[in-house]
Amino acid sequence: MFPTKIGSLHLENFIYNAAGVWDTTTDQCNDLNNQKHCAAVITKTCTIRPQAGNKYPKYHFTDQYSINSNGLENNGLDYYIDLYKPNSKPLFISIGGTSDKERITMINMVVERLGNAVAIELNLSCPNLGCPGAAYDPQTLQQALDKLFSNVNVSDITFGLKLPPYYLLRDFEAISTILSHYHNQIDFITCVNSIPNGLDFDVDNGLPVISPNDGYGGLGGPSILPVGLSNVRHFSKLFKENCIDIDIVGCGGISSGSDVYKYLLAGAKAVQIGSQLWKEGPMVFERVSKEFHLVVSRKGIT
Ligand code: RRO
Repeated sequence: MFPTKIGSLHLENFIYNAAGVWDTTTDQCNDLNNQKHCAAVITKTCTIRPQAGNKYPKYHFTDQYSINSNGLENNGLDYYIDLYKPNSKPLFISIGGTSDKERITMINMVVERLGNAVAIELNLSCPNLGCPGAAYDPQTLQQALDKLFSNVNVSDITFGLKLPPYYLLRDFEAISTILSHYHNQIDFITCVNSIPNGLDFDVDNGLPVISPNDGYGGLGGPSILPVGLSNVRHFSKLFKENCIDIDIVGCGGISSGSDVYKYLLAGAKAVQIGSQLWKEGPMVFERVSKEFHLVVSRKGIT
């Protein structure tokens, strides 16, 4: 086990699920909680009230990539708050919400009911909603965070943001400057959410492989690994250069222990597994952890 710390939260190991995968129901979250090699449980991104999400088929996998347009299917915030049990693994509640008001209400509910017994990952980057998440452009992110931090106090709780992938140096610089204004409230960022607006066709029937949103959906899986690594490394470098004390959780394309090691090289303090967990189930944590141990022991790292 390789312990780590995200904000003020101690994790006995540093590999856990990505929000949205194997975490919609209590049974699924219990599966993760019972899996020794899964360091924490993060819930499906939720809204105040339950949502049915999009129609099936809304997930598709190949060996190279996954595409999804789940559409924020979730059981509502109360359901995920009720998952908290003392002495279980650390619990991250992934907060969605589609407006400033909803986000503020939800965060205040978590803080009032559970205080710092749980962590919050605020998802500002869902690729599958009618309007893009607030973190897709710097100006909208600035406005959303100004509003948020004038109305919530998260300084006692481990609090982070799930960000979309960025591609241009100017975006990494602009986003990191905005985050630096809130380094007292933001303990971590998770990079990256799925890549928006992927599309693939089924050659047999000539239709897109998923049915919602005219076939467009968020891309995950092995082919997005280089995008995730580049986002972690860009932010890690900028945070170091500018003395910004925000931890980075790497997410995107992990399917082996070597991939995990690459995220650590890029600057992540913990990592999340999404598509490969979908494909393989919770045993993925044991396999990937063992592979990671082989990589580091080959290198003589303890
Ligand atoms: O529910 C989804 O469609 C979804 C979300 Br909220 C997200 O953040 N990322 C994603 O790929 N799908």
